[in-house]
Amino acid sequence: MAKLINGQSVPNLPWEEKPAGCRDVIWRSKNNPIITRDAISNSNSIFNSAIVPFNGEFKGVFRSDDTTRRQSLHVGRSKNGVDWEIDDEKIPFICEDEEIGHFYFGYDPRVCKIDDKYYVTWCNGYHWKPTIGIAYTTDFEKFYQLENAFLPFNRNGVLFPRKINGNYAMISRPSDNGHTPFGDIYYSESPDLTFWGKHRLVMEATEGWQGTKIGGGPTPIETDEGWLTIYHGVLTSCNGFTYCAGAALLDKDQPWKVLYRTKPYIMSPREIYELAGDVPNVVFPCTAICDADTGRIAIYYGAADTVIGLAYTTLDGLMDFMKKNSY
Ligand code: BMA
Repeated sequence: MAKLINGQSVPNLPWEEKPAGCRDVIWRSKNNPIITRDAISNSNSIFNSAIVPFNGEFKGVFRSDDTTRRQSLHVGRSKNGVDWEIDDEKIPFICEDEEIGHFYFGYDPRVCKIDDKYYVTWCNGYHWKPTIGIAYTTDFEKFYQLENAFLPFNRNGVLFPRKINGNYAMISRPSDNGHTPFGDIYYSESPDLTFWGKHRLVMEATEGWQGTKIGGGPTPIETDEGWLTIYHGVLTSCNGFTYCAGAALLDKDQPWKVLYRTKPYIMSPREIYELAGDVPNVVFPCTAICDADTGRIAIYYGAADTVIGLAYTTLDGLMDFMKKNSY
């Protein structure tokens, strides 16, 4: 069985046992949606958000669309990972460069701990054009914004939790300005989080649930066999896009090499809060936390672009499913 590398004990990670008779590799919390659309005083919706263990509790960076439908990022805190208090005020990023720091919009954050810093990557408006913003914090109070990683248009920038080949590493999804009808996952490296290069193709959209476009999800989980990566895939139906999730294992030293990739999805919109909302038929995972002691994994995902759901799997269960159900 695969072993976790650089794992962290998270004894208070939310957990619920797999319901008897459940045939899926991922199962949902009975308390879903755990964060509802009105958890901020002027929110229209709260979804696609990132959570990390922090000093025995949890911190998060949340996507909220307000009642003007502007997208912004907010800090939240929780003792148990289930009950959250989220700031009304959006994060006031501190940025040396006024032009980069000018806030147009920010959405779909990921948070990745590298050494003693927590890095936030998100879809950041640069002159209203989406690209990958990067900031870091040590305390979830002050956030220092760096240069955007790439030119527009790009989304779903997901950092790896340690340097690879001596460089910071990120997957991202170059795209266009709208509700992108295409998109593949690429890998890039940077010596300093400012200059990015060594771009490599990781995975392309294929067929079925991942036939239109794909994009990175949570921070990859390091195992002795490679990087366990949950990602989203999109199908175009006669009624529009459907967002599902799949899993892949990327090579440890050359993460653009895909060792396994699930042919079936691991999660698809099924529950009413995933099927109905501002954008129906969306599950969009941005967080997967693995407890080193038990191998339990808690997945936080946006549901129907409206609320946040919590789901569970295990390292062994997901690795086994992936190995048995790959291309
Ligand atoms: C994508 C992003 C996500 C969103 C999804 C479904 O393009 O905008 O934030 O969850 O579409 O609407």
